[in-house]
Amino acid sequence: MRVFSGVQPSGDMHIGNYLGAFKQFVKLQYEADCVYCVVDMHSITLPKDPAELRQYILDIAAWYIACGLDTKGSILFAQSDVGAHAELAWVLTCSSYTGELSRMTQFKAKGKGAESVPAGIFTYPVLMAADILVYDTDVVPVGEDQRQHIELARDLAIRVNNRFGGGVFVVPEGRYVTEGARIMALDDPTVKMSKSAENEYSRISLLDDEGKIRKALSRATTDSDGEIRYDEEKKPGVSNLLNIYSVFSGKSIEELEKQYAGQGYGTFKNDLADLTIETLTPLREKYLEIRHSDELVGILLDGAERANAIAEKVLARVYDKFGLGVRKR
Ligand code: ATP
Ligand code: LTN
Repeated sequence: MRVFSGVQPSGDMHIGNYLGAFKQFVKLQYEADCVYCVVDMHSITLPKDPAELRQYILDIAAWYIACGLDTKGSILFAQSDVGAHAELAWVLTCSSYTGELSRMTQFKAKGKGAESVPAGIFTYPVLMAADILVYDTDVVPVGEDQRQHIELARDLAIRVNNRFGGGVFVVPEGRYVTEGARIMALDDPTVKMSKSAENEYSRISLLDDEGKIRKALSRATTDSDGEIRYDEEKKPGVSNLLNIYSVFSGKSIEELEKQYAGQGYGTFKNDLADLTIETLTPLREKYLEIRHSDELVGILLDGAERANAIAEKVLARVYDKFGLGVRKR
C-alpha cells in the first residue's frame, strides 16, 4: 500500500497540526510505503517572500522528522524538486473542466466577491491531484476539509482511465483523520486552532516554552458550571481540553471524566499543562537539533531522488497513453 500526503510550508506549527497531521502521518510509516511532501508550489498561489518560503520548507521537513518520521524508510522531499508534479498537473488540467473547479469550496471562499482571482487558486486542486496520482497512491491521509479535493483526484483518475480503457492511474482513497481531528482555538472553542489567528494565546505552538504553554492553558475559555464533562455543544471549551488531554495521554475521555470528577478546572488545566510540556519538550529538542543540522537538505535531496524514480515511471505511462513527446522515458 502506498500512502501520500502533503503539508504547505508555513511557520508556527501548533498542536492542531501535530495531532491532526504529523502524528497521523508518522503512525502510517509502520503500515505502508509512505511518501510525504512539503508542497511549496501550492504555497505560491499567493505571493510569498522567497527567503521566508525556503526557510519554511526546512521548518516543515524538520517537524516531520522531529515527530518521528524515519526518512530512511519513508520518502520526504520538497514538491518543486520533483518536476513530474508540475508536468502531470498540466496533463490533468487538460482533463478538468472549469465547472468542477469553480465548485470547489476553497476556491469559492478565497474568490468571494472578486471579479478576478489568481489562476493558481483556481487550479490548486489539479496540482494536488497530480501530487497524489503521480505516485500510484492508494491512500491519502488528510483533514476532513480536503474531502472535495480528494474526490476531484478520484474523478480525474477515473475519467482518464475510462478514456484509455483503464490502467493509467490508481484511484486513491482519502483517509480522514478522526483522532484529534479538530483541535479548537483555546480562546474560542467554536473555531479551529489556527496559525493565522491574531491572539497568540488561542493556540499552543510546537515551539512554545513552558511559560507560554501554562499561560495559554490557564487562560483557555471554559464555562461557569465547574464540571469536567464532555459536551461539545454546551461545554465546547472543556470538551476541547478533554480531547487534547485524551490524545496526549492515550486515556479515554470517560477515563478522564472519572479521574477529574469533583475537581476544579484549575487542577485539570495544570495537569494538562504538565502533560503538554512533557509531550512537546522532546519534540522541540529533536526539531532544533535537526533543523540546524547540515543533514536536513541532504535528506530532502535524497527523498526527491527516490520520489523522482517513482514519479518518472508513472509520468512515462501517462505520456505514452496521451501520445506526448518522442523521447523514450
Ligand atoms: P490556517 O488556519 O492558517 O489556514 P492551519 O493552521 O489550519 O492554517 P494548515 O496548513 O491548513 O494549517 O494545515 C496543515 C495540516 O494540519 C492539515 O493536514 C490540517 O488538516 C491540520 N490541521 C490544521 N489545523 C488543525 C486543527 N486545529 N486540528 C487538527 N488538525 C489541524
Ligand atoms: N491541500 C492540502 C495540502 C496538499 C496535499 C496534497 C495533501 C497539497 N497536495 C496532496 C494531500 C495530498 C492542505 O491544504 N492541507
